Amino acid sequence: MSDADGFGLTRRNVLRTAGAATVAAALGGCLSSDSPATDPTENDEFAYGNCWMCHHACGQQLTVRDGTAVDITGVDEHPRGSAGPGTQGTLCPKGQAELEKLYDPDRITQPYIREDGELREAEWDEAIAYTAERLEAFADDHGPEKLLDATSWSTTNFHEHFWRDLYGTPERIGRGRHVCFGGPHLSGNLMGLGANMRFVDYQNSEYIIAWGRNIFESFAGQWEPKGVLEAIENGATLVVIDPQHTPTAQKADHWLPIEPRTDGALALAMGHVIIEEGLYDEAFVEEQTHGFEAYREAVAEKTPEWAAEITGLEADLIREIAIDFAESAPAAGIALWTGVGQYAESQKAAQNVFALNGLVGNIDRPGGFRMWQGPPFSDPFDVRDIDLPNNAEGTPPALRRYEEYEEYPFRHTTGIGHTVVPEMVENGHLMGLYCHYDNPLTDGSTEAWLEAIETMDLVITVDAYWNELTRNADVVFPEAIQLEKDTLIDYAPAWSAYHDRRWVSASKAVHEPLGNARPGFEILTDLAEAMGWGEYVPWESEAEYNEDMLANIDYSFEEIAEENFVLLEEFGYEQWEENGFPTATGQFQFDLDEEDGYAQTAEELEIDTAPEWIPPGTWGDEPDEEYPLQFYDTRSVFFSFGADQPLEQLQEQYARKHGLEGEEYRGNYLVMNPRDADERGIETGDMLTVETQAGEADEPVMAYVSERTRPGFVTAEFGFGTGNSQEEGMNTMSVHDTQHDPVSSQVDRHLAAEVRTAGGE
Ligand SMILES: Nc1nc2c(c(=O)[nH]1)N[C@H]1C(S)=C(S)[C@@H](COP(=O)(O)OP(=O)(O)OC[C@H]3O[C@@H](n4cnc5c(=O)[nH]c(N)nc54)[C@H](O)[C@@H]3O)O[C@H]1N2
Ligand SMILES: Nc1nc2c(c(=O)[nH]1)N[C@H]1C(S)=C(S)[C@@H](COP(=O)(O)OP(=O)(O)OC[C@H]3O[C@@H](n4cnc5c(=O)[nH]c(N)nc54)[C@H](O)[C@@H]3O)O[C@H]1N2
Ligand code: SF4
Ligand SMILES: [Mo]
Repeated sequence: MSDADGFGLTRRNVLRTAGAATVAAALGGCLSSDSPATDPTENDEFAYGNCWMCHHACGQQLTVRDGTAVDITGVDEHPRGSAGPGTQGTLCPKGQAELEKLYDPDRITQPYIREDGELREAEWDEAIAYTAERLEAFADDHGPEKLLDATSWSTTNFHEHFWRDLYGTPERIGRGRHVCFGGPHLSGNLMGLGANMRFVDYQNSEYIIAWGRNIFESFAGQWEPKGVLEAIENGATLVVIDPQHTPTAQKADHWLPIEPRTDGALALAMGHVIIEEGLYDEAFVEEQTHGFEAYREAVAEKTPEWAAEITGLEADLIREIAIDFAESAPAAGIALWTGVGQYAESQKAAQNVFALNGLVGNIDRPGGFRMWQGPPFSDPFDVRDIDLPNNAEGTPPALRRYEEYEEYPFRHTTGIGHTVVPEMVENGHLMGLYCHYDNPLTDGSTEAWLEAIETMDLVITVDAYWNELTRNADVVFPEAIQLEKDTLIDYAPAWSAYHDRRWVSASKAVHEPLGNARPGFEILTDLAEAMGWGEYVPWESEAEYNEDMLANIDYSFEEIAEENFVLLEEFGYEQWEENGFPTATGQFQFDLDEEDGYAQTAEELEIDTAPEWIPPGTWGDEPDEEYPLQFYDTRSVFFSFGADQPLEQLQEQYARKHGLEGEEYRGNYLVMNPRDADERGIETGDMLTVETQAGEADEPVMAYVSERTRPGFVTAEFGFGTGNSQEEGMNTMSVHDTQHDPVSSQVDRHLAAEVRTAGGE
């Protein structure tokens, strides 16, 4: 990893000067500085990183002085951090805070193992040997299939080979399918759009719908909002469909403050109008799609007036948006992710929205829905001709093996779901957990998960901070953060500011890990060695593994890391002409395939395989007299999931944004509309208790009264309270039960709730 000077630095004589910054200026205070925080000196050295704060890899340039990184900024023209050729690279507030994380004294920097009920520090050799022994005993006692691999945000795919092929467990819980956007993930895949469907070909677009997306907050100042701003400058229309008046809504031509969870109705009505007005792409529908008749039937009665009643939007506005969208197509696109991804009816809602793409024929056409192409990475095991044993073969997941789970229709589609894990532990079907960069206590019912963690025989975590998961584990491995690792970006590498170019980005460690922290890759390869699988693991380092991933690419890891990113070959539009769609019919599917597990799931739930309106409350919570509010947890520009709340710089910025920096409190804020606040006598700064049918929240939360949310909709940032590394504030999932989408297993985060002053009645 290290050069002669002890640091894996990439020397750069010239700092690329800031490029065209017009769009950057419009992005306001969300950008990194152009110049180092302190005056540059002659001995300064520069290194690159790939931001892993939200894992979307924006290029980072670090100024290193006397072995310490003193400044962090963006990399010009980077696919993720800039607006493309000739533009400045920047970082959002979280990205800038990675510098604080690099030296954060609160990080876990030593391995720990549990002895006589207490966690105690251990040396690496001891911790690895102990874990290997425990894993072997676990396999003997329970069978390897009872261990759940919950790895998120690993920098390689090595963990999948380790747990499935070597250790032999079929149980793996993943982000996209289970806690991030399960509904759209499932619909997108089955309809032929793939799971990679969240970003529009912005620069060429004339009409952009941010459908339950808060682009200017979730990727503040980065490639995506820059692309949207460029489109707006070129005259594009931006429509935002969101119950909150977000920073994205502030930039929009139309903000549609939709009644939560009614997106499916709005989409059907838009389809109705587009067909009625004869604005759909007949040639595309005829040649490239399957199930159009079923779709036509599904929308036949779904007028804008019908949808207006349900969504709370004006019928005329629905008609206008539908017509303008279709008339702008194919240069019209929909960006959709968590807003239509995290509720109990989200699979159907997403299916209804995605159908609009097939209808107007915007798929993989300029300005529309882009089918992004990632680099042609290789699997290092194939490159080295390693014959892996495939030890999980023939062991179906427990969800399909045991009748206890017959009530879960999603067992045919996505398999294991986040909300079903605690029950599987109770039934003795899961008894161990390997948790890497993931905290299930913040993703869904905290109480159920805490119990599950206590019941399990073996809990191994790879983490950077103390929280109720790490404190309750049997083994805690301290992981090096991305700036301390050699990293090749292979996570969802496609979409970027370059709409027609593949690209690849990489960086070398800026310096040694803090304390005794180590890269996750090395933890697993050492475990493999200790468990007698050394012959399958010939790589000395993550960089070597990365080199094998690049076997089909003309650049070496070193060469890419030297430049931070390289652009690869171009790819054209209308790739379906040549390749078809990745479905059984080879066509875009309005109606989901009858041959796959979906049909079984649909039959059990008595729903259609075609688009259909499923009203809120069919499966999830519905507000009532006792719990009249709809509570939803949000992300803010300052934190990545539940990961980075301990960083003081971010806590301060977050408090300041709410004008509450004068308070001692550094927890999250419960945002509520003045109407709801007045009814309850609540003012900004009051401490509140949130209650749902699952009970009262773990901790009080501070009120923030604002028009920014619509009446009836109350929100709080997740990642605070019990179970998190920032304990002050409320853990939003402490009021979660086990609500989920029964089709996709996605956790439902819209909860019927009531709010009152803490300590009051
Ligand atoms: N309540 C609620 N939960 C959600 C969501 C939501 O909207 N609301 N969104 C969901 C979505 S979209 C996603 S993608 C997931 C993501 O959620 P997860 O995959 O669970 O990721 P994080 O919450 O970032 O992971 C938190 C854990 O990572 C640890 N950590 C922080 N830094 C590091 C590091 O550098 N290395 C390692 N090894 N560990 C580190 C933290 O201490 C913490 O224990 O969250 C989901 N969970
Ligand atoms: N700052 C920050 N950035 C992040 C992350 C982070 O944690 N922090 N996480 C990253 C990850 S993993 C993800 S998945 C992306 C997510 O990226 P986005 O999907 O852009 O992010 P969100 O902020 O979750 O936006 C969801 C929006 O949906 C709205 N919404 C809620 N309910 C409904 C509904 O029923 N219908 C509609 N139409 N809208 C609704 C919410 O009000 C919210 O504004 O962000 C990524 N970027
Ligand atoms: S959007 Fe922000 S946090 Fe995410 S990778 Fe880019 S700079 Fe980092
Ligand atoms: Mo996500």
